[in-house]
Amino acid sequence: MVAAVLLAGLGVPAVGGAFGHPTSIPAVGVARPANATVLTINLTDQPRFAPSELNVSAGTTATFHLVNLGNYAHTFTLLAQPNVVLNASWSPAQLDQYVHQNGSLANVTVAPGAQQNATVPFNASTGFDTFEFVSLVPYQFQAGMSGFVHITSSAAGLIGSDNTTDSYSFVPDALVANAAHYPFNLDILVTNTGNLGHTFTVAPWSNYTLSPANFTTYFQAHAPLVSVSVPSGAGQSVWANFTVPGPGVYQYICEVPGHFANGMFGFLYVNVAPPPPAAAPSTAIIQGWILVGSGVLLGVGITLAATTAYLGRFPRPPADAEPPHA
Ligand SMILES: [Cu+2]
Repeated sequence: MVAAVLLAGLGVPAVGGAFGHPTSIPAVGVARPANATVLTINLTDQPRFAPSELNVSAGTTATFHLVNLGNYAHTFTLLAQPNVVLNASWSPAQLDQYVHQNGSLANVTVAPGAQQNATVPFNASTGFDTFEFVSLVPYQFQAGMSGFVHITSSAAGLIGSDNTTDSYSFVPDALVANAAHYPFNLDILVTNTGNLGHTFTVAPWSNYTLSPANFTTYFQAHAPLVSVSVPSGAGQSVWANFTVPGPGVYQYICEVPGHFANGMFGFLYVNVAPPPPAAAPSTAIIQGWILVGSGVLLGVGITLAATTAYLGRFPRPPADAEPPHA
């Protein structure tokens, strides 16, 4: 019934490189950056950073080459706290207080006409983070002197595969992804083993169970993490490339009318233990017949109890209240 496939580099095709994600074991958490890059930022009296948006690959030591083109001093102050956007209406004192309390990765004053370097290592675990930089000279940030360093990452990606069938099922119907950092990229190669076309559509909320009656409305209000069409015809395949925001259990379904209602769904377990491995599909069918015909047998009773306990866990009944977000 449930066959879990571990995505972390096991049993997956060696095709990731062409899609921007390496097939090697993710290098998440590497403490020592391996690469170096130099990025020039001009500081102007407008006052602006130019450019104000920069990309740095995770696992890189970035040297920011700061060139003050103006007649006023500016600072390049790179915030230590990722993924924050400071409020431009803050006073200079409030901005100073924030930096004092939360720290900075770099805090360099560049005199008029001067040049200076600031070197900052971004280890692999910063992948997908964004760090804001500002000038702390009073009223420069407030006048628009800020920018962002975006940490790109391919190393944090995981890769895996799934299949669709004409019997309205995903095989496997349980995928396991264990990541060391969130969010992370996940690429699933979905291959059609039958003739019918399908979709591979992943719910955006973790720990939320869709129902055939509500999924259309739900996806209109909450865009799926990904929804790709699996072309009809055996052997056809499509990549589902998406970003997983956090841990939890994400349901994936086929949106073709009637398919989900016929059982075409599965669950993606992100840093959550999947259900225990079940018997092979043929065995599961046999058990079903035994249950009908010989329900009094002790061994079957145990099987029934186990099955009931299992079904009580997944899938969960549809929840009325909004589930907790990941
Ligand atoms: Cu389908």
